This record gives sequence, C-alpha cells and structure tokens, in this order.
Amino acid sequence: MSDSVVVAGAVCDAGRLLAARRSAPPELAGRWELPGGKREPGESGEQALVRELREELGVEAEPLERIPGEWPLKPGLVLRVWTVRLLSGEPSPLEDHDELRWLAPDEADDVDWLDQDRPAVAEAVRRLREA
Ligand code: 523
Repeated sequence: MSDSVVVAGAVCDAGRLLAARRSAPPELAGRWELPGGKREPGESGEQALVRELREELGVEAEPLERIPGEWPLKPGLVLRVWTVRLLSGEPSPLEDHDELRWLAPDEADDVDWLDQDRPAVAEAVRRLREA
C-alpha cells in the first residue's frame, strides 16, 4: 500500500514565513511546525492543504510550488510541503495551535521546529532570501 500523506504549507507573506506552535499531542506540544494535516481520501495534496489551512488558520490560501522531497514521519506516513500564498484572511490559531509567528529569514532559527519540518523550512527560507 502507498504511504499516507501529511501536507504542510510554507506560508509566506511580506518576506516572512509563518510558524505555528502545536498544542497537541503532548509529545509534540510546544514544538513549531509548518501548518497542515493529513490528506483525506479523494483529495489531492493541494486540496488537502487548502482545507487544512482554512480549518486551522481561518484563511484562504493558494499552494504555489511543491518543495522537492518528502520526509518520513513514521512507517507509512510521509510529509510533503508546498510554498503557499495567502489570498484572504489573517491567520489565527483556531485549531491545533496555540501561537503563530511570522519569521523573517534571520529569525527562522528562533523557534524549535519539529525535526521533520526542518529541511522544508530551510528551503522555504532560502527562497524567501532570494525573492
Ligand atoms: N506533522 C509534522 N509536521 C507538520 C505537520 C502539519 C504534521 O511532523 N508540519 C506530523 C505530526 C503528526 C502527523 O504529522 O504526527 C499528523 O499531523 P496533524 O496531527 O497535524 O494532522 P491532522 O490534524 O490531520 O491529524 P488527525 O487530527 O490525527 O486527523
């Protein structure tokens, strides 16, 4: 069987990257991530990401480009990441998070990212610096 997919967004706006602090489960609470969640049956990765960002942050967003690669989370589950642009709304931590921060490239190491998010965060920050 193919792997299940967790999708996440490197949401970029005004030269900054959005970081979200998880509120659950206990072993992940307090760590920072690129917001997202599990793809559901019948969804494309992009559709799942749009839904997750709407549910978790209350925003309408557009996936732009997939960041190449995928990162194992546990057996049978992988993480895929897209760069994302906001279409409308101001992100707020509605579900799954208790704090959000907009990080300038030089601030990207200021939060304790989940280990598995770090390669995609590094690539998103590299793209922000180039933009
Ligand atoms: N990650 C992860 N990084 C990352 C996300 C969005 C998720 O490592 N940027 C991991 C954390 C969990 C698993 O992926 O182990 C599922 O993420 P979660 O809980 O955000 O997905 P949901 O909300 O779809 O999951 P359920 O509530 O279980 O349906």
